[in-house]
Amino acid sequence: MHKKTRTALAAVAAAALTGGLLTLTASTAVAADGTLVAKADFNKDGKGDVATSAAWAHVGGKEGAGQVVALYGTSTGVNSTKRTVISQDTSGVPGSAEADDMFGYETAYGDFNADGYDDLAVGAPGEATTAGEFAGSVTLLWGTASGLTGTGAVTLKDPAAGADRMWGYTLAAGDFDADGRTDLAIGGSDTTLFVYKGGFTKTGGTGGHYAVDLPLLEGAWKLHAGDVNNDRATDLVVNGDALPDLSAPTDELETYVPEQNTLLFGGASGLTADGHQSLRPGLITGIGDINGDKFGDIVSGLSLNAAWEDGEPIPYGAKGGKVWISYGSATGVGKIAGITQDTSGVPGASETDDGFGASLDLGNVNGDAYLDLVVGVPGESVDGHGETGSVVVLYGTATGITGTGAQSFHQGSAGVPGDNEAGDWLGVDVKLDDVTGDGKADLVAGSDENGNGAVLYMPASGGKITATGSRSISPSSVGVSTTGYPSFGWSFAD
Ligand SMILES: [Ca+2]
Ligand SMILES: [Ca+2]
Ligand SMILES: [Ca+2]
Ligand SMILES: [Ca+2]
Repeated sequence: MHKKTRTALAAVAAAALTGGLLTLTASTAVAADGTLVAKADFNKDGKGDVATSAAWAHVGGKEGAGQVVALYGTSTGVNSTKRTVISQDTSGVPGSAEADDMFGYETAYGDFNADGYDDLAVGAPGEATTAGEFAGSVTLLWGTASGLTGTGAVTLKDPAAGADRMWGYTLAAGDFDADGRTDLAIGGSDTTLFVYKGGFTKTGGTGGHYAVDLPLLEGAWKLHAGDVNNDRATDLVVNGDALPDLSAPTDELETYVPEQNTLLFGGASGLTADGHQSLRPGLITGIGDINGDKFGDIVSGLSLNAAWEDGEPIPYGAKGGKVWISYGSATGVGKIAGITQDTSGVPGASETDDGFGASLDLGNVNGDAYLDLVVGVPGESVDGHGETGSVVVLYGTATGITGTGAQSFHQGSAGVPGDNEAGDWLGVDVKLDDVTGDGKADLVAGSDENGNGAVLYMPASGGKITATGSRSISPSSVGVSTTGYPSFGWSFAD
């Protein structure tokens, strides 16, 4: 299924447009509010901001050039007016908007230059450079008192630049060496991951870089950073086909496990593949302390079904999708649990191709000691509208995520803007972050509304997510062209 070649980007785009949910999930991203990964605040006003993208947007008539969109928090949440839209045609941004650059396909935030304003790393894996077609590029956009700006943006060089490297296909920010400075892990189409160390400056300086040879067969599909073992060095979950464990029984070696996850540990000398641990599968991961024991818990969405269409079982899969939770411990992975729409208390029911877990994020909705979880279900059908999508909010406790008090919303829910239409894919990406400044995480959810995309905002109030005060933000309302299929809101920065 997943084949990341120079044609993959076009294939992903084409398949996504024709409704292939499996392929669709490959383009989504997830964020988590781990102990060392806070909400984004680009303008340092204390209210969380949301960075999303329209990676397939036409810019200056160039299809798939791509844009990033920062939506700034206000006391009433994110809206269409307080925002910044940046492309490679924006003043100060290196390069120029060209067809298939896919600027914004992948993004990661952190205060890279340690000035108190969060910054945004932006991957453009389709960028052609002097190294060749699809060499890729990574740009740092700086945060300022007026938000993200193109002014002074710098690029980070690929130490192994070449055609089809797709540098910037995956990004994850964290303090992997626990020196107090934010580092940036950057992947491409092959197994060489580079970590640029903190010490970034507005003139393009960095703290140096090192390579990590990923224990995978090809480049990672997704990276997600968070501190699992509570040693203050950020760890990294790498999604992709793992190298086979040759000590395993032959029949296990012959079974293909899709969407495998591998945990790499950070430490004083940085990120290493030594001592890596195998995790439950699932393309989209979040890391944060759900049960209040100080260890980061790993939540991964395996949005496939229990079996492939030919009947072959999918290891660890469940009909309609399943979210696996690996609770963190001092040694990495501890207790493992799973949750589906058939779990007691979870609204809805597990149906084939629901895509439960195609996106997810952790955040604290009710302000207690436990992180809560939002799960996107973009393939959910409601009232006969196929793949209109829904989002499910699950609450954390001292014993982890349970179905108790769970909530579900779709565009037919009372007070939620819009209507359920076939193929809306609400929940194609989701994020829980405090964007009002009250300390409670609000919900934002992307969709493919009208084939263009949209961002739904729903605030936290009274310990729950509520439709009261919710709003939908369209691409045209923020200045993103609806020519073609911009895919606005399909990916939130993490
Ligand atoms: Ca802010
Ligand atoms: Ca900064
Ligand atoms: Ca560091
Ligand atoms: Ca924990």
